[in-house]
Amino acid sequence: MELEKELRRAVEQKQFYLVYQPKWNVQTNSLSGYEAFIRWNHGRLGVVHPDEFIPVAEENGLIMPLTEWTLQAACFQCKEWMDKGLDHPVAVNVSLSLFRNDSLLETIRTVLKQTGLPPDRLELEITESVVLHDVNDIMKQLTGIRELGIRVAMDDFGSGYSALGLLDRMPIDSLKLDRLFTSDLDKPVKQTMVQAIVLMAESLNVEVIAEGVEDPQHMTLLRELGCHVMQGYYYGKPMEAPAMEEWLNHAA
Ligand code: G
Ligand code: G
Ligand code: MN
Ligand code: NA
Repeated sequence: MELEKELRRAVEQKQFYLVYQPKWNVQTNSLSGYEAFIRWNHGRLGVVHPDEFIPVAEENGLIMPLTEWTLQAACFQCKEWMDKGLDHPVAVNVSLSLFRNDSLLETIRTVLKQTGLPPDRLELEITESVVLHDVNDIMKQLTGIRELGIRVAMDDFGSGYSALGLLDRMPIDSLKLDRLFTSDLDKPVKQTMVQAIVLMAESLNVEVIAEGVEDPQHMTLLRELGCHVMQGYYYGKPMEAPAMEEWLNHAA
Protein backbone atom coordinates (compact mmCIF):
# COMPACT_ATOMS: atom_id res chain seq x y z
CA MET A 1 0.00 0.00 0.00
CA GLU A 2 2.79 2.34 1.01
CA LEU A 3 4.72 1.50 -2.15
CA GLU A 4 1.68 2.25 -4.27
CA LYS A 5 1.33 5.73 -2.78
CA GLU A 6 5.02 6.41 -3.22
CA LEU A 7 4.96 5.12 -6.77
CA ARG A 8 2.06 7.41 -7.61
CA ARG A 9 4.06 10.36 -6.35
CA ALA A 10 7.17 9.13 -8.16
CA VAL A 11 5.23 9.10 -11.45
CA GLU A 12 4.06 12.68 -10.85
CA GLN A 13 7.55 13.81 -9.91
CA LYS A 14 9.29 11.67 -12.53
CA GLN A 15 11.76 10.05 -10.12
CA PHE A 16 12.98 7.64 -12.80
CA TYR A 17 15.89 7.20 -15.13
CA LEU A 18 16.94 4.71 -17.76
CA VAL A 19 19.92 2.41 -18.09
CA TYR A 20 20.99 0.88 -21.39
CA GLN A 21 22.49 -2.45 -22.43
CA PRO A 22 24.06 -3.18 -25.83
CA LYS A 23 22.95 -5.96 -28.19
CA TRP A 24 25.75 -7.25 -30.37
CA ASN A 25 25.40 -8.91 -33.79
CA VAL A 26 28.12 -11.58 -33.99
CA GLN A 27 27.47 -12.27 -37.66
CA THR A 28 28.13 -8.73 -38.88
CA ASN A 29 30.32 -7.92 -35.86
CA SER A 30 28.44 -4.70 -35.22
CA LEU A 31 26.05 -3.21 -32.72
CA SER A 32 22.48 -4.23 -33.36
CA GLY A 33 20.96 -1.78 -30.87
CA TYR A 34 20.48 -1.31 -27.14
CA GLU A 35 17.76 -2.07 -24.62
CA ALA A 36 16.46 0.48 -22.10
CA PHE A 37 15.56 -0.54 -18.54
CA ILE A 38 13.77 1.70 -16.08
CA ARG A 39 15.12 2.53 -12.59
CA TRP A 40 13.38 4.31 -9.75
CA ASN A 41 15.50 6.69 -7.73
CA HIS A 42 13.53 6.41 -4.53
CA GLY A 43 15.69 8.46 -2.19
CA ARG A 44 15.20 6.69 1.15
CA LEU A 45 15.22 3.19 -0.39
CA GLY A 46 17.88 4.02 -2.94
CA VAL A 47 17.49 2.61 -6.46
CA VAL A 48 14.43 0.38 -6.85
CA HIS A 49 14.40 -2.21 -9.66
CA PRO A 50 11.45 -2.72 -12.00
CA ASP A 51 10.80 -6.27 -10.75
CA GLU A 52 9.65 -4.63 -7.53
CA PHE A 53 7.49 -1.82 -8.88
CA ILE A 54 6.24 -2.80 -12.36
CA PRO A 55 3.80 -5.35 -10.85
CA VAL A 56 2.57 -2.63 -8.44
CA ALA A 57 2.16 -0.23 -11.35
CA GLU A 58 0.22 -2.84 -13.33
CA GLU A 59 -2.21 -3.40 -10.47
CA ASN A 60 -2.83 0.28 -9.80
CA GLY A 61 -3.37 1.89 -13.16
CA LEU A 62 0.10 3.39 -13.20
CA ILE A 63 1.63 1.25 -15.92
CA MET A 64 0.42 3.46 -18.77
CA PRO A 65 1.84 6.76 -17.42
CA LEU A 66 5.04 4.92 -16.49
CA THR A 67 5.38 3.42 -19.97
CA GLU A 68 4.64 6.80 -21.49
CA TRP A 69 7.53 8.27 -19.49
CA THR A 70 9.83 5.39 -20.53
CA LEU A 71 8.97 5.69 -24.21
CA GLN A 72 9.45 9.44 -24.13
CA ALA A 73 12.82 9.22 -22.36
CA ALA A 74 14.12 6.33 -24.50
CA CYS A 75 13.09 7.91 -27.81
CA PHE A 76 14.47 11.28 -26.81
CA GLN A 77 17.83 9.72 -25.87
CA CYS A 78 17.96 7.58 -29.01
CA LYS A 79 17.33 10.64 -31.20
CA GLU A 80 20.00 12.60 -29.34
CA TRP A 81 22.58 9.86 -29.95
CA MET A 82 21.43 9.54 -33.53
CA ASP A 83 22.12 13.25 -34.05
CA LYS A 84 25.62 12.67 -32.66
CA GLY A 85 26.23 10.02 -35.31
CA LEU A 86 25.55 7.11 -32.93
CA ASP A 87 22.65 5.75 -34.91
CA HIS A 88 21.24 2.51 -33.45
CA PRO A 89 17.72 1.40 -32.51
CA VAL A 90 16.46 1.46 -28.92
CA ALA A 91 14.35 -1.34 -27.43
CA VAL A 92 11.76 -0.57 -24.76
CA ASN A 93 10.06 -3.15 -22.52
CA VAL A 94 6.29 -2.85 -22.62
CA SER A 95 3.90 -4.86 -20.47
CA LEU A 96 1.59 -7.05 -22.44
CA SER A 97 -1.42 -5.63 -20.58
CA LEU A 98 -1.01 -2.41 -22.56
CA PHE A 99 -1.67 -4.16 -25.85
CA ARG A 100 -5.35 -4.64 -25.14
CA ASN A 101 -6.50 -1.28 -26.52
CA ASP A 102 -5.58 1.46 -28.97
CA SER A 103 -4.13 3.95 -26.50
CA LEU A 104 -0.59 2.53 -26.63
CA LEU A 105 -0.47 3.04 -30.39
CA GLU A 106 -1.62 6.64 -29.98
CA THR A 107 0.98 7.25 -27.26
CA ILE A 108 3.75 5.86 -29.45
CA ARG A 109 2.69 7.99 -32.40
CA THR A 110 2.76 11.11 -30.23
CA VAL A 111 6.15 10.26 -28.72
CA LEU A 112 7.72 9.66 -32.14
CA LYS A 113 6.36 12.96 -33.37
CA GLN A 114 7.54 14.87 -30.30
CA THR A 115 11.04 13.41 -30.33
CA GLY A 116 11.50 13.17 -34.09
CA LEU A 117 12.73 9.59 -33.80
CA PRO A 118 12.11 7.54 -36.97
CA PRO A 119 9.80 4.57 -36.20
CA ASP A 120 12.35 2.03 -37.42
CA ARG A 121 14.69 3.10 -34.60
CA LEU A 122 12.19 1.91 -32.00
CA GLU A 123 11.63 -1.66 -30.92
CA LEU A 124 9.13 -2.93 -28.33
CA GLU A 125 9.89 -5.97 -26.19
CA ILE A 126 6.88 -7.82 -24.87
CA THR A 127 6.77 -10.83 -22.59
CA GLU A 128 5.41 -13.92 -24.24
CA SER A 129 2.76 -14.87 -21.68
CA VAL A 130 -0.41 -14.35 -23.64
CA VAL A 131 -3.76 -14.79 -21.99
CA LEU A 132 -5.61 -16.84 -24.54
CA HIS A 133 -8.83 -14.89 -24.57
CA ASP A 134 -7.25 -11.64 -25.68
CA VAL A 135 -4.98 -13.04 -28.35
CA ASN A 136 -6.93 -11.43 -31.17
CA ASP A 137 -6.94 -7.96 -29.58
CA ILE A 138 -3.24 -8.22 -28.88
CA MET A 139 -2.43 -9.33 -32.41
CA LYS A 140 -4.44 -6.46 -33.81
CA GLN A 141 -2.44 -3.96 -31.73
CA LEU A 142 0.86 -5.60 -32.64
CA THR A 143 -0.03 -5.49 -36.32
CA GLY A 144 -0.86 -1.78 -36.07
CA ILE A 145 2.44 -1.10 -34.33
CA ARG A 146 4.42 -2.96 -36.97
CA GLU A 147 2.59 -1.13 -39.74
CA LEU A 148 4.10 2.07 -38.32
CA GLY A 149 7.53 0.53 -38.96
CA ILE A 150 8.27 -0.25 -35.31
CA ARG A 151 9.90 -3.59 -34.59
CA VAL A 152 8.47 -6.02 -32.07
CA ALA A 153 10.39 -8.60 -30.04
CA MET A 154 9.02 -11.41 -27.92
CA ASP A 155 10.92 -11.23 -24.65
CA ASP A 156 11.90 -14.04 -22.25
CA PHE A 157 11.04 -16.68 -24.84
CA GLY A 158 10.87 -20.14 -23.32
CA SER A 159 10.07 -19.00 -19.80
CA GLY A 160 6.73 -19.16 -18.05
CA TYR A 161 3.66 -19.53 -20.18
CA SER A 162 4.57 -20.73 -23.60
CA ALA A 163 3.08 -19.07 -26.61
CA LEU A 164 4.78 -21.67 -28.78
CA GLY A 165 1.53 -22.71 -30.42
CA LEU A 166 0.88 -19.09 -31.38
CA LEU A 167 4.35 -18.30 -32.61
CA ASP A 168 3.49 -18.72 -36.28
CA ARG A 169 0.67 -16.20 -35.91
CA MET A 170 2.52 -13.63 -33.82
CA PRO A 171 3.46 -10.52 -35.79
CA ILE A 172 7.02 -10.24 -34.44
CA ASP A 173 10.49 -9.49 -35.79
CA SER A 174 12.61 -11.22 -33.18
CA LEU A 175 12.49 -13.47 -30.20
CA LYS A 176 14.70 -13.21 -27.18
CA LEU A 177 15.80 -16.52 -25.82
CA ASP A 178 15.39 -16.50 -22.05
CA ARG A 179 18.51 -16.36 -19.94
CA LEU A 180 17.72 -19.86 -18.60
CA PHE A 181 18.86 -21.34 -21.90
CA THR A 182 22.19 -19.53 -21.84
CA SER A 183 23.00 -20.40 -18.22
CA ASP A 184 22.22 -24.07 -18.84
CA LEU A 185 24.00 -24.56 -22.15
CA ASP A 186 26.38 -27.21 -20.85
CA LYS A 187 23.40 -29.57 -20.90
CA PRO A 188 23.20 -31.18 -24.35
CA VAL A 189 19.40 -31.16 -24.31
CA LYS A 190 19.41 -27.36 -23.86
CA GLN A 191 21.67 -27.05 -26.89
CA THR A 192 19.27 -29.16 -28.91
CA MET A 193 16.39 -26.96 -27.78
CA VAL A 194 18.23 -23.79 -28.82
CA GLN A 195 18.95 -25.35 -32.20
CA ALA A 196 15.29 -26.25 -32.63
CA ILE A 197 14.17 -22.74 -31.69
CA VAL A 198 16.65 -21.21 -34.13
CA LEU A 199 15.41 -23.51 -36.90
CA MET A 200 11.81 -22.62 -36.13
CA ALA A 201 12.64 -18.91 -36.05
CA GLU A 202 14.44 -19.14 -39.39
CA SER A 203 11.42 -20.65 -41.06
CA LEU A 204 9.29 -17.83 -39.62
CA ASN A 205 11.87 -15.22 -40.66
CA VAL A 206 12.31 -14.16 -37.05
CA GLU A 207 15.68 -13.14 -35.58
CA VAL A 208 16.92 -14.89 -32.41
CA ILE A 209 18.60 -12.84 -29.67
CA ALA A 210 20.38 -14.68 -26.86
CA GLU A 211 20.09 -13.08 -23.42
CA GLY A 212 22.34 -13.45 -20.40
CA VAL A 213 25.55 -14.00 -22.37
CA GLU A 214 28.15 -13.69 -19.65
CA ASP A 215 31.34 -15.18 -21.08
CA PRO A 216 33.07 -16.03 -24.37
CA GLN A 217 32.15 -19.73 -24.01
CA HIS A 218 28.44 -18.84 -24.03
CA MET A 219 28.95 -16.59 -27.01
CA THR A 220 30.86 -19.16 -29.09
CA LEU A 221 28.40 -21.93 -28.36
CA LEU A 222 25.35 -19.78 -29.08
CA ARG A 223 26.90 -18.57 -32.32
CA GLU A 224 27.54 -22.17 -33.36
CA LEU A 225 23.92 -22.98 -32.55
CA GLY A 226 22.80 -20.24 -34.96
CA CYS A 227 22.11 -17.20 -32.74
CA HIS A 228 23.26 -14.02 -34.43
CA VAL A 229 22.56 -11.43 -31.77
CA MET A 230 23.88 -11.53 -28.19
CA GLN A 231 23.09 -9.52 -25.10
CA GLY A 232 24.58 -9.86 -21.64
CA TYR A 233 27.28 -8.91 -19.17
CA TYR A 234 29.99 -10.21 -21.52
CA TYR A 235 29.22 -7.31 -23.87
CA GLY A 236 28.10 -4.80 -21.27
CA LYS A 237 25.98 -4.45 -18.15
CA PRO A 238 23.06 -2.03 -18.18
CA MET A 239 24.70 1.42 -18.00
CA GLU A 240 23.59 4.95 -17.31
CA ALA A 241 23.45 7.26 -20.32
CA PRO A 242 26.95 8.82 -20.07
CA ALA A 243 28.62 5.38 -19.80
CA MET A 244 26.50 4.05 -22.65
CA GLU A 245 27.43 7.01 -24.82
CA GLU A 246 31.08 6.32 -24.18
CA TRP A 247 30.53 2.65 -25.00
CA LEU A 248 28.79 3.63 -28.26
CA ASN A 249 31.63 5.95 -29.18
CA HIS A 250 34.12 3.12 -28.80
CA ALA A 251 31.95 0.57 -30.63
CA ALA A 252 31.38 2.86 -33.63
O1 G B 1 17.57 -4.98 -15.44
P1 G B 1 16.37 -5.35 -14.87
O2 G B 1 16.40 -5.60 -13.40
O3 G B 1 16.03 -3.92 -15.10
O4 G B 1 14.96 -5.71 -15.44
C1 G B 1 14.08 -6.47 -14.70
C2 G B 1 12.77 -6.69 -15.42
O5 G B 1 12.03 -5.47 -15.52
C3 G B 1 12.92 -7.21 -16.84
O6 G B 1 11.99 -8.26 -17.01
C4 G B 1 12.54 -6.05 -17.70
O7 G B 1 11.88 -6.48 -18.87
C5 G B 1 11.58 -5.28 -16.82
N1 G B 1 11.62 -3.86 -17.19
C6 G B 1 12.71 -3.06 -17.21
N2 G B 1 12.36 -1.81 -17.62
C7 G B 1 11.03 -1.86 -17.87
C8 G B 1 10.08 -0.90 -18.34
O8 G B 1 10.39 0.26 -18.64
N3 G B 1 8.78 -1.32 -18.49
C9 G B 1 8.40 -2.59 -18.20
N4 G B 1 7.10 -2.92 -18.36
N5 G B 1 9.26 -3.52 -17.76
C10 G B 1 10.56 -3.17 -17.60
O1 G C 1 13.59 -7.43 -20.20
P1 G C 1 14.17 -8.67 -19.64
O2 G C 1 13.26 -9.56 -18.88
O3 G C 1 14.80 -9.45 -20.72
O4 G C 1 15.35 -8.19 -18.69
C1 G C 1 16.57 -8.82 -18.66
C2 G C 1 17.11 -8.82 -17.25
O5 G C 1 18.34 -9.53 -17.22
C3 G C 1 17.41 -7.46 -16.69
O6 G C 1 17.16 -7.50 -15.32
C4 G C 1 18.91 -7.30 -16.95
O7 G C 1 19.54 -6.39 -16.07
C5 G C 1 19.39 -8.73 -16.71
N1 G C 1 20.61 -9.11 -17.42
C6 G C 1 21.10 -8.62 -18.58
N2 G C 1 22.23 -9.27 -18.96
C7 G C 1 22.46 -10.21 -18.03
C8 G C 1 23.48 -11.21 -17.85
O8 G C 1 24.39 -11.39 -18.66
N3 G C 1 23.37 -12.01 -16.75
C9 G C 1 22.38 -11.87 -15.83
N4 G C 1 22.37 -12.68 -14.80
N5 G C 1 21.40 -10.94 -15.97
C10 G C 1 21.44 -10.12 -17.04
MN1 MN D 1 13.66 -7.10 -22.26
NA1 NA E 1 14.19 -11.14 -21.37
